[in-house]
Amino acid sequence: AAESPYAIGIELTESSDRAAVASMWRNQGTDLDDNISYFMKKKRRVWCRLPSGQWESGTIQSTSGEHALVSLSNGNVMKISSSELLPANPDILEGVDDLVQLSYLNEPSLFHNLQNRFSNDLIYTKAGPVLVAINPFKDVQIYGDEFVTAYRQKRLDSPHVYAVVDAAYDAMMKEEVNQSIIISGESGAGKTETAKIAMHYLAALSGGSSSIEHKMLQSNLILEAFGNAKTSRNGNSSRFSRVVQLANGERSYHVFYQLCAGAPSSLKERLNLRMASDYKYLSQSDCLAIEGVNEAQRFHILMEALDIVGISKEDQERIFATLAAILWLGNTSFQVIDNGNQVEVLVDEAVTNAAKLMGCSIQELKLSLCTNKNLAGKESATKRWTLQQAIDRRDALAKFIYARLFDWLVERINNSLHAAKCCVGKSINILDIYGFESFQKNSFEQMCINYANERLQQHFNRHLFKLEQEDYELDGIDWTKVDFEDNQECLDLFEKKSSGLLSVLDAESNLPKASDLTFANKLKQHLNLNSRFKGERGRAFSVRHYAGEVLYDTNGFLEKNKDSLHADFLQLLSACNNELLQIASKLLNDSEKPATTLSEISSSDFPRQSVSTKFKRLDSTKPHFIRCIKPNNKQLPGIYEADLVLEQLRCGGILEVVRIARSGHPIRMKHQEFARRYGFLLSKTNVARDPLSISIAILQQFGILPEMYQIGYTKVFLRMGQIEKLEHRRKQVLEGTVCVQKHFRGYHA
Ligand code: AD9
Ligand code: MG
Repeated sequence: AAESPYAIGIELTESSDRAAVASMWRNQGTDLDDNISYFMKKKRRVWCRLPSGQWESGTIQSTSGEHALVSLSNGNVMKISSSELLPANPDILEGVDDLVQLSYLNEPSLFHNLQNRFSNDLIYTKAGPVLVAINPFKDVQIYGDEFVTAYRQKRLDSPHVYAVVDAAYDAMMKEEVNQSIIISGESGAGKTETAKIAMHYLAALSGGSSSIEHKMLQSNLILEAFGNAKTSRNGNSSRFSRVVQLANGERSYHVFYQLCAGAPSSLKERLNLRMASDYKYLSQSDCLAIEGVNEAQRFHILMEALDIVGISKEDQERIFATLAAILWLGNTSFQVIDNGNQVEVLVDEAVTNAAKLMGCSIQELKLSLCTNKNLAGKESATKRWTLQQAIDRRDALAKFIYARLFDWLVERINNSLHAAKCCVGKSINILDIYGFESFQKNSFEQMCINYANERLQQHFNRHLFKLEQEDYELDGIDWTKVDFEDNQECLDLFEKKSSGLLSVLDAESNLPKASDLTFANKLKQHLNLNSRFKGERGRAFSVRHYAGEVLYDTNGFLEKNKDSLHADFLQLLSACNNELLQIASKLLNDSEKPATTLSEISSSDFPRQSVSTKFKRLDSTKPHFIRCIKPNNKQLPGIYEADLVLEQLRCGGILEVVRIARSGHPIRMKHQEFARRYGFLLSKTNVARDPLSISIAILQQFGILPEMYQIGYTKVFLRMGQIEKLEHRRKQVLEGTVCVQKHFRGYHA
């Protein structure tokens, strides 16, 4: 089982191991045949895996040996191996709004439930404490003022982003604890839209059409212009490090195109600005325009937003100058001299403009691009780069400047919004973080992302554990331990001092003769005892993450890790006359200390803030989780692609979440509700009247074992698989299959 990618968090559905399959049938003992004959007798629905790999529901007609004859819902009758059958949930659980309520947790059931809801435009579903959001790729009309009001007044409680934010807000006000809303998912899954929906609700909470809402929306607009770009997966993708290299059909950050198209002529003149097509960084991908977008108009909207957020005209000019400097830097070229031994910057308008806009001398810029100035202090002679190295450095500098500019903007916007912070002085942080990734080939970027997600998962597990406890205590129930798989060993794999993956990487990055291969070999030496690690052939290794095993290729790891260590660029920028660059280079210094090693660098927006700082801050907040899911790659409404969704459910650890949430007493019903639904099943000798006594009487009459339930002050807590007995009985009685006790008392159904 440990070999199976589904072993982690997901009950084995891929395996043909009969014992494993049998365990999923749960309430009828562990023998698979007994379970199957029980389902056959009761005519209960099962899931059948067809030879195509798809799941179809049906009922079992007969069994022989290890096979069953199943009548499928599509009308066919098929002979299917009993290990390809899984229990389906009773009809009452069709499309439940919390996956925790499912009696049988298996992939087809989860998947089917979400699909059922999605096809009814119910894009939000809870998975215990996590909100699952499936991108509708269309306007589902559930965000208007009437919805805001309904959630605020608690008149609506169906799963929604608004409900999550509302809970966060109430908790902040009541408990005076900072809150965070953590939104994850893959590219195009809807994270940024969800963050905007959350902000809209927050803004509405803080007084409707006040200036805060306005400011917040304008801030968003600015951040999108500077932080988003068109990719093949999402026309408005939140990206980092995209300044210098683009794939065909993709674009750099929106703001560059807006600036080139919309700058007034006087500004154009001051910045020596040309058209977008004149800049190599923009023209390289053969994609300058987005259909239906008027860039010039967008630029004017952007300038207005900058005004509203309170960024002065001078600062705006500095922002635009910095952007233009980056574009001119991209046009800077080099020549090889001294019989190919030296590389020099070609002094033309490109480098002249870049230096002027940055506020440094051409000479300083030239030196920074072509020599290893920083090492010069330590070594006797200044080392010169090769042509390719010089080009790489130029691009690294451009990226570095853009990253600093972005940080500076975020800081300014935060300050501006801070002035209007809420009365208790507490905050709600909204995090838009890239989700777990696993491709055929995985590199440094995937490792950073997956490491951050691993941290998040631990944060999540521990939080969930606490939540369970609180709910029990509130209802006066003895706290019973809930087991969950801890991922500490995987975090150790990354974080352990000196022998952890990140330390080894940093050490290797500083060795002059190291290569990706020597790095891979060191890992195999140091980490082979960690059960989450596996050395693979050549430069590869794999890690068993909480969401599955990922194979990494160390090709490029050392270079990319070093890319973040630009102390020399910092020196250059802090000496520039462009005040923005000066301040921005100090920003980095201020956040404790410069991020000099990967282990200190955040992975969601590397290479800037340190993971440790970020998570420390996060740890002190109360988290709320939203997991976005992309139903298809075409970015179209109404299409629900099975494989794609399943993959995301696995990577998002959704099944694991549901499993954890169910491992205690996941079915929780108010006594009134419980009594109302099942009270009429009581035999006449039961004369209980109050909901609590009725609840107890029901549990006793149906022989539900004491370890299977807990009675709280307000709720009945049931373990998994218990409610079906009651439901089944209820259905029989309502359908008239079984005689109703004649003089029942208590509550009606
Ligand atoms: V990326 O990792 O930044 O590339 P995101 O942020 O996950 O990605 P984004 O929020 O940008 O994705 O959503 C992609 C597109 O899906 C949007 O441009 C919308 O067209 C669409 N979308 C997402 N959420 C909703 C929604 N709740 N309602 C309608 C939506 N459309
Ligand atoms: Mg985004």
